[in-house]
Amino acid sequence: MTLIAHVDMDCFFCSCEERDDKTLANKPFAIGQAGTRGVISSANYLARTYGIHAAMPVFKAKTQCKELVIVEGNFRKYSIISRQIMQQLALLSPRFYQASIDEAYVDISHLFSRFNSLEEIGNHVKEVVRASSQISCSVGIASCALTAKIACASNKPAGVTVVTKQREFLSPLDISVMPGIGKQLAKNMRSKGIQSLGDLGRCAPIRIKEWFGERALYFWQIVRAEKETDIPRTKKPRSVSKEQTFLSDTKEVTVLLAEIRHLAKEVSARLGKKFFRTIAIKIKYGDFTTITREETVRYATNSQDALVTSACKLFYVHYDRKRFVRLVGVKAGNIDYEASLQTTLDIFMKR
Ligand code: TTP
Ligand code: MG
Ligand code: MG
Repeated sequence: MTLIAHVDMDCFFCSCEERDDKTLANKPFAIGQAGTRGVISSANYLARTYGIHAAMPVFKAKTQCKELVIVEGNFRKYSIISRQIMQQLALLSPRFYQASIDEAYVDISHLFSRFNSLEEIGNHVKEVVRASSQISCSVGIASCALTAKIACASNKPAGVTVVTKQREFLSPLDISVMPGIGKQLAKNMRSKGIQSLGDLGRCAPIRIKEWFGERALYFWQIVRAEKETDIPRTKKPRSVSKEQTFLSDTKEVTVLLAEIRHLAKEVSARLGKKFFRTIAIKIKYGDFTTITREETVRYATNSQDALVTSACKLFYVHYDRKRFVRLVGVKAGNIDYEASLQTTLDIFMKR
């Protein structure tokens, strides 16, 4: 049997700030823009007792909790911490999927024999996160990825929730905890007397189809434990691109070409070992009209030189010198994973 852990950081942005500023501990605080026009992106658990939550306007939050401290977000910091955490979690299993900046799914089946219980595995995962970043997280464990996610969310902060009986676990929960049952669908369900996931599971499938459409049968099957979802597969990007807007519009060809060259090098760095077949450039003129031009090479390559040269050439040929440019961009497209793998194997075999 497959065992999946869903891991989600507790009030992630707030935890990052509190880690580096202990004076925030025991205060209700939230991340948001300093002015009154912004919205909250994360509220710590103390602030939540005042009803403060993500997406709430800062001014409203302030009226609801006078002593609420607003901390300006530092997104660079959060993404660095996220990367540290995800790198460590990814080491637990090759079957790993990062679902957002602060959450991931990990296949933990192979840990079963090394621990005495699933709770212990959950605590181990929490420890891995804490050791990597001193951030607290919650963990849900189930054989169904979706159920693991619901389990994780059901017991926060710092919870470990193990589900062995999917239907028994889900039945008492409100329908709104199911990812995919949005406000409108929940409203429709409630109008038919369905409040809990258990109510949903007890419905006749023909009614579900008739009332909420074919797609709602998916939730019905999950609730009845007739379906289990797997860890999502990592989407492989088809292209890598980078663009830059100039501080002021320019028609200096040397400046423009230097920027194209710079962008091409950055794209190449981000591609790493991936091979590509198409090189494209984008030019947005001062009046916002935009052109893109591309070239496809016969053999997949991952040469930085080829990317830089092609991008510069495309720009040189297609740029209308009479016009000011607002933005330029470079893209490597048609990423060829088979070619990338083949070449890696070739290098390996030659050793
Ligand atoms: P979440 O995991 O949804 O929330 P959270 O980590 O703050 O709190 P919880 O303990 O309930 O998991 O989102 C992760 C981060 O993403 C959150 O810290 C800030 C950011 N975020 C936004 O910027 N805007 C939003 O509306 C939400 C929901 C999150
Ligand atoms: Mg979170
Ligand atoms: Mg999250």
